[in-house]
Amino acid sequence: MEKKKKRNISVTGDISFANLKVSEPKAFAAGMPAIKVALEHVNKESGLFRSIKTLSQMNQKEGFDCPGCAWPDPVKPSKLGEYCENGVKAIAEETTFERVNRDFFQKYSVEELSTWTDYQIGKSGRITEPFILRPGSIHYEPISWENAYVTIAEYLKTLDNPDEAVFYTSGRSSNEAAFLYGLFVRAFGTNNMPDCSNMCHESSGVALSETLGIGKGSVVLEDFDEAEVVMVIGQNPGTNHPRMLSALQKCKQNGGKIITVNPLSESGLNRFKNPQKVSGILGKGTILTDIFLQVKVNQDVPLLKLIMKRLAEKQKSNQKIFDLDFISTKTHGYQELLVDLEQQDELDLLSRCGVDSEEVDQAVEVLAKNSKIIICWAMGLTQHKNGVDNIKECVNLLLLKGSIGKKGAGTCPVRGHSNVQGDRSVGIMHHVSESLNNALKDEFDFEPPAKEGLDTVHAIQAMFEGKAKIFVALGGNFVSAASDTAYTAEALQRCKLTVSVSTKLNRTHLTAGQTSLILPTLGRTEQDQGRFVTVENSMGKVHQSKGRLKPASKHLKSEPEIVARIADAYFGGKSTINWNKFATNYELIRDKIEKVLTGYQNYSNRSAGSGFYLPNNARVADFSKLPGGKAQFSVCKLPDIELKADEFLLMTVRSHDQFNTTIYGMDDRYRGIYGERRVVFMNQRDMDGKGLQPQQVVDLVSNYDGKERRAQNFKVIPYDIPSQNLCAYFPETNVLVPIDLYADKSQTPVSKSVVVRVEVV
Ligand SMILES: Nc1nc2c(c(=O)[nH]1)N[C@H]1C(S)=C(S)[C@@H](COP(=O)(O)OP(=O)(O)OC[C@H]3O[C@@H](n4cnc5c(=O)[nH]c(N)nc54)[C@H](O)[C@@H]3O)O[C@H]1N2
Ligand SMILES: Nc1nc2c(c(=O)[nH]1)N[C@H]1C(S)=C(S)[C@@H](COP(=O)(O)OP(=O)(O)OC[C@H]3O[C@@H](n4cnc5c(=O)[nH]c(N)nc54)[C@H](O)[C@@H]3O)O[C@H]1N2
Ligand SMILES: [Mo]
Repeated sequence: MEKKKKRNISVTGDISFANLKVSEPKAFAAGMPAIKVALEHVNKESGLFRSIKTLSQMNQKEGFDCPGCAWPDPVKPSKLGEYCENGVKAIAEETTFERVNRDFFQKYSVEELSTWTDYQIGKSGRITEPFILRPGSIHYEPISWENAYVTIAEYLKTLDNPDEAVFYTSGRSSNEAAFLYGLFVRAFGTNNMPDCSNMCHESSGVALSETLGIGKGSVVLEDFDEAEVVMVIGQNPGTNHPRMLSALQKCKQNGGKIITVNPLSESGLNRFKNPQKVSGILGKGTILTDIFLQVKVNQDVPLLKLIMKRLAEKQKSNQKIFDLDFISTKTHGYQELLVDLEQQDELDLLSRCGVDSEEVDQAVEVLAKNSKIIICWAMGLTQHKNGVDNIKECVNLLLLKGSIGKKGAGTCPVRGHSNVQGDRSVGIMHHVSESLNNALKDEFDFEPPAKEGLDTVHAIQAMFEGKAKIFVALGGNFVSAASDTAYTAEALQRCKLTVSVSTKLNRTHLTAGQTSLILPTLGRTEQDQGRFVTVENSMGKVHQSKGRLKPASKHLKSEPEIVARIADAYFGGKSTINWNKFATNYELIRDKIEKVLTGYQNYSNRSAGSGFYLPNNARVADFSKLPGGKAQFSVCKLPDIELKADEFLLMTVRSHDQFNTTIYGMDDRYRGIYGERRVVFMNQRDMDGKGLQPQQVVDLVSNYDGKERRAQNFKVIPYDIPSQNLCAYFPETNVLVPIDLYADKSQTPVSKSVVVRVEVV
């Protein structure tokens, strides 16, 4: 294909300031303001009447699964509706009246659109029909579905090797779509299946598989009713999993204690007013956190070691602190762990984690007395160089207390995307699973590839280096979600073809390959010819989801259909699989899942109602598949980031008004920020040291490996955050995260520990 002039695409969009207003962080989460804000969002996007109809069906047995987070629904959903402020915003975003249609693309070129903010791009609305951006062109044009499928098939056939294509998945796809996609990609001949998990809970998956023999959490929702202690580490549920606050509230009401470990005192974990109860709207609410340990960024390992060291000392005089019976029958490596704890220097651990000794003692007291402990965590633990060790240290604590495999206790990695866990379960992964390959071979009569595929980071590098030439995305917004935005944008633009199956316009459509296709798909809320799909929540329960609303455009296709038609166009009848049958009949897909994977017997029937749990060995304390048939204690190293005097450790987090790269609004209400996202939270002493005034404008600069990466234009906000730590929002700060800086073993970008300097502009 002839080489055309490169498009002039802005990677960051407009970085000028909006209209910042700052107030004190909020004293409580949810309550009346949450209802008010939620209604404002639906009203603005899609009109009140339609939305109330939509909301009443959310997370109900006959309705659709919330496209927000993966927190499970109670067996008896609230009659008021099972939703939260941010779930409502997710729906408002999907049911918007705005449209990205032919006129839109005629009016705006990709060059112009790329200068918009992510907020503006997202707000342009739902994509109405397939579009193509041809080599050298800067305007997307309509293309028929048929021609789109054929174009993809033809490009795929030009490759010398199947490993020159990359197939990304974001965690909103249903089990049916994901299974079919994985099947097609393997039949095509590669395991290049990076997914959003690589940037998310991969560290949890690796740590939990190695220690407990399953890469998923062990608790179920009802365990929160019985737990004596819940630790919430590196997670901001008030914003990202608001319905979890009800579970924490119930735990408190039953006498449980909550220990929070976080560099920030997040409002959602302080006081909660349950918006689904009258008392929650009118009353004072419930204080959730009993003990707050304000750890420094990435110093959780020292803190956990300190807690365990003090517990081990108590154990010497009182043999009942640890569950010795469980330890001796179920675990391996206890003595090695004790030796490691013995060798640690108390003062060193204290100064590293930055927590008061007395506060650590309060946590130790509570943990010593109780044995039904749940540890919840999210991105605050996974997105560090030592992300895997962070989680192994949590597992150590649970194993010491015998808090695995019994009621009211266990591991709770709180998942992000609503079906990210399900996608993995049905085969989306770059790793090779011999058992899955064998089952696929038996069922479909082809030889699945046995070579490990590329994960997110390595797929980007392969595209940058020209080793991968085609990028296909089932959902997501790859360029904004991944690290090192400028590098990733260049990598995508070097591709011959990029394809996005999407609901809404995003930056990845603009940092397009020479040819680019946008294939518009149905959202969760929309009718799919009466068909339902299935999803798996954060606790391993699989259930149905059925959209009810009229689709945003009559030209939209479902994800399973799009995948099946691409596969059919590529194989052109020369396949052992009849792809077109799957396009319209999801029962057939579920039949195949049932045959190929374990735990899905009688799949369709059992997924009705509140659904069914997949098998989980950790839940029943069965560690027979692990070395010696035992759960494994781990000896973890201390984190080794050393900051120079003028350096800071930056964590990149979500505001209250975003879902990953989708920006719902410009506020971060709980942290007291309104109208602006280009802010950086900083300790007052650090500001004084640098002579910075509130709202002074700075650049954040990373000098990793001799290369300068710069995020421009941030207003400094004095905030209660440990010294030498900073906090700012993603995706604006992803330009700072070096592509080759990722967690050991899980290869998750280090989005929560970016070393930066602060430069006054
Ligand atoms: N409304 C909404 N819901 C969402 C999402 C969203 O964007 N919006 N995203 C979804 C997805 S995909 C995911 S993965 C989850 C993410 O859910 P979270 O992990 O809660 O999201 P983050 O905003 O990244 O917050 C990380 C928290 O970890 C803390 N933290 C950062 N570094 C450290 C550290 O070193 N140690 C400790 N102990 N804490 C630290 C931060 O202060 C912050 O409170 O939410 C899901 N749900
Ligand atoms: N710096 C930094 N970077 C991060 C993180 C961080 O904490 N800090 N978090 C990381 C995490 S945890 C994650 S999970 C990733 C998220 O990475 P992604 O999953 O790639 O990103 P999203 O922003 O969730 O994707 C949003 C897009 O998905 C499309 N979409 C929405 N609904 C549907 C649907 O039903 N079907 C289809 N086909 N498309 C749909 C829309 O077009 C929308 O623009 O980002 C990661 N990046
Ligand atoms: Mo995530």
